[in-house]
Amino acid sequence: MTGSRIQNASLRDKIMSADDAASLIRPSTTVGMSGFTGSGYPKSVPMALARRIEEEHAAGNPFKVKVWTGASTGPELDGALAKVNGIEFRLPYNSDPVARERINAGEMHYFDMHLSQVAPMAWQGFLGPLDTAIVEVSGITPDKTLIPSSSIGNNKTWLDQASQIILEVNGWQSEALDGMHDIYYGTALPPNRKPIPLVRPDDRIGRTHFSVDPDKIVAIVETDAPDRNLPFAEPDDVANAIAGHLLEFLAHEVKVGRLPQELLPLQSGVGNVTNAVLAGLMDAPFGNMTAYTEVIQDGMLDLLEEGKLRMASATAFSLSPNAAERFNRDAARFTGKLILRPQEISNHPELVRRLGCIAMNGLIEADIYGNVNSTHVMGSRIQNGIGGSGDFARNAFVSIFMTPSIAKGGKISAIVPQAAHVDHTSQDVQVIVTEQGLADLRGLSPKQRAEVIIANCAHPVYRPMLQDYYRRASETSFGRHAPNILGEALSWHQRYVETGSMQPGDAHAGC
Ligand code: 0RQ
Repeated sequence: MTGSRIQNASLRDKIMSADDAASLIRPSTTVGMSGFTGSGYPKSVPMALARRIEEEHAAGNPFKVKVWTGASTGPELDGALAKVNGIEFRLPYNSDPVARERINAGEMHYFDMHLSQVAPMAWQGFLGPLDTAIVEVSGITPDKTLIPSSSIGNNKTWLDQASQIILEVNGWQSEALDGMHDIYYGTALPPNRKPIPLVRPDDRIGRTHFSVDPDKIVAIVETDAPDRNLPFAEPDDVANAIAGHLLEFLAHEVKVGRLPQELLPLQSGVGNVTNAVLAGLMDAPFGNMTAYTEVIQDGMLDLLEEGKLRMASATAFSLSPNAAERFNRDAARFTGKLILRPQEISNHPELVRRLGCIAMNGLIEADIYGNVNSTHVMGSRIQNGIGGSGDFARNAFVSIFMTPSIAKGGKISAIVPQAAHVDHTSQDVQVIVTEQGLADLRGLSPKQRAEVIIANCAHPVYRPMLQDYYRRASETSFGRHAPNILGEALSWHQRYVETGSMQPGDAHAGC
């Protein structure tokens, strides 16, 4: 069935097995793979590579590769390679649990970076040479251009820069994807960079297919395998309460004239809370909305189907298995409503600022001044990575961060005296929402921010502890602009590491 997806006869000569394709990858080289969330990643060659690495390790031969992607991928890529300890270095994002364990055990180097910056840095020469690109596509045209699959990510850059290219042609991907992509070929290095000619979320500024040097294609592998994203949990009371506060805020902004009735282009992170917000938008009094975001998740498909969302621009789908099947059954009905772009463009600071995106992202912890940690649990253990949250937060029209006020059954407060790691400085954080309430931090000084964050966002168990800390800091701090007690600021984290709880007297909770 997939044979017909390769419409160029001479390229059909390059079809081979995944094992043969994997044998073309040498140890210690850099492999740029497709994939952004569990979408559009190669599903067959990485597993064949993992098998080969395992055999080499069993024979006593060292074999690891450096892996670059768009963002997170699926278990057949990160999971399979991490399991056999085959990844020497990884960028720019990971959410695979096996790889996470390797990273946190200190066995794997991981460069967690802003997703919009990956392609520019590769072109600037900051990341070193790229040896092999392994890219999933949904077809090859008679004139040897490539029809992208369910994510674009950094594929254009990998195809342009790699010395050799391995393609996976996946017959599972809907043929109706053809035409939904917009691949911009106008980027350049300074001093020759030009403004990106995109002024509306639905503007098309590029091509629908990848151009590629056919001589660099060394292997084509046919696959027929689904994308794999985890299903979302049904929104619980906490997620619904967060969504409620946020939607009330947006409605208020419309009422006072700071946002138009159709809002501004939405950016939504992934996760159960952001999905609850999207579900809440279904009944909210906004219509004709747009999204200029990173991934299209289930809630956005629903909004598109209902006509609440006019169109969405992203770099990838991130659909649960049910939603992916639903999309694939009749993808053509979304033609004209969905555009997938390179992540360099979907997350571009220039465009996020111009369009005035409403950025909505999750956080791990925020401190009383509104500095946000999105990545490092207890300041040292990576959860996922900054992803696109920084690209959007710094440049958004309004930058919103959301979280339940407690984690791990109350053993951890998401609002702390000082964040143990900072991804988003207080200047990039305008609104914080928990199930307790919403803190609108726009235009506030650090002390004003502390008061509203503690009062509106902290959990009742931790609120008095934060009030006590802030009062004492205000009396004794070296400076009174953003008062702190240096020796105590991270003591909540230390207590958790030592006792399993941030609450004094709540020891032996087991972390
Ligand atoms: O851990 O799975 O072991 O229980 O973190 O937390 O509450 O399920 O929330 O799925 O929305 O993720 C910030 C991680 C939130 C995410 C983060 C633990 C918690 C749980 C997940 P368990 P929840 P979410 C563009 C936007 C950065 C990238 C980004 C993220 C796990 O939103 O990765 O924004 N953001 N991309 O128990 C210790 C705390 C904790 C904590 C939560 N304070 N201390 N553990 N957890 N808070 C999209 C893309 O880039 C693709």
